[in-house]
Amino acid sequence: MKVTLATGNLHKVEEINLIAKDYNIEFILPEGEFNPVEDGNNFIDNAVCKAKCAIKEGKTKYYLADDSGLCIDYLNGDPGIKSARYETTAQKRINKVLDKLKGIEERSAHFTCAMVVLDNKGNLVFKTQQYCFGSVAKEQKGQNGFGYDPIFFVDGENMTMAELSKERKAVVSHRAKALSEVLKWLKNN
Ligand code: ITT
Repeated sequence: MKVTLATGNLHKVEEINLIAKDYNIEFILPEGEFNPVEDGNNFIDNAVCKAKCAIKEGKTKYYLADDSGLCIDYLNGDPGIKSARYETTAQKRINKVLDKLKGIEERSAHFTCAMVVLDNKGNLVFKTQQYCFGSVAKEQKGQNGFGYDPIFFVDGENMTMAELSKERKAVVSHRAKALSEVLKWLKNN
C-alpha cells in the first residue's frame, strides 16, 4: 500500500519509515511544490492543512500529515504549534528556549505529535494526538534526531532525545506513539 506523507521535513520521513518498517506501507512524498499554509490554531488543524496541500497533485488513496512541537509548561505551552518558526535555525531555537528557562527549576515539557489521515477527496478519516513527556535539560546534549531533541530530557530514559539511538526514539517518541495508532487504523482500511 502507498500512502502520501505530506511533509517537507526529511527527518520525519526517516523516523516514520523506521517506525513503520514492519508494515507493508510505502510512504511517498508529495510531488511538485509543497508549501502548505499552516494557519490553524492547533496541531490537528495544521496537520489537516498539510494533508490538503498534498492532495492536489496526489495519486494515493490516503494522505498522512504530522504536525508536532515542543510544549513547555513554564512557557504556557510555547513554542507549541510555533515550534518550527520560533527562530530561524534549529540552534537558535534551542538557544532561545535555554535562555527563557535560565535559572528556572520548573522545566517540565512534552513533545506533541498530531497525525491525520485524509482520503483523496479531502475527508478527515482518522486523527490522533500523542505525547512524549520529559523536561528541558539545562544544556544541550547528544547528536541524534533533530530540532529540540538535544534539550529534551526524556522521562524514564535518563538521557536527552538526541542521545537515544534512532531505534529507541522510534519506540518512545510522540511520533512513534501517534504513528502506531495510524498504522493500526490503516491495517483495517
Ligand atoms: P512539515 O510541516 O513539512 O511536516 P516542519 O518541520 O515544519 O515539517 P512542524 O510544522 O510539525 O514540521 O514543526 C515541527 C517542529 O517541532 C520541528 O521543526 C521541530 O523544531 C520540532 N519537533 C517536532 N518533532 C520533533 C522531534 O521529534 N524532535 C525534535 N524536535 C521536534
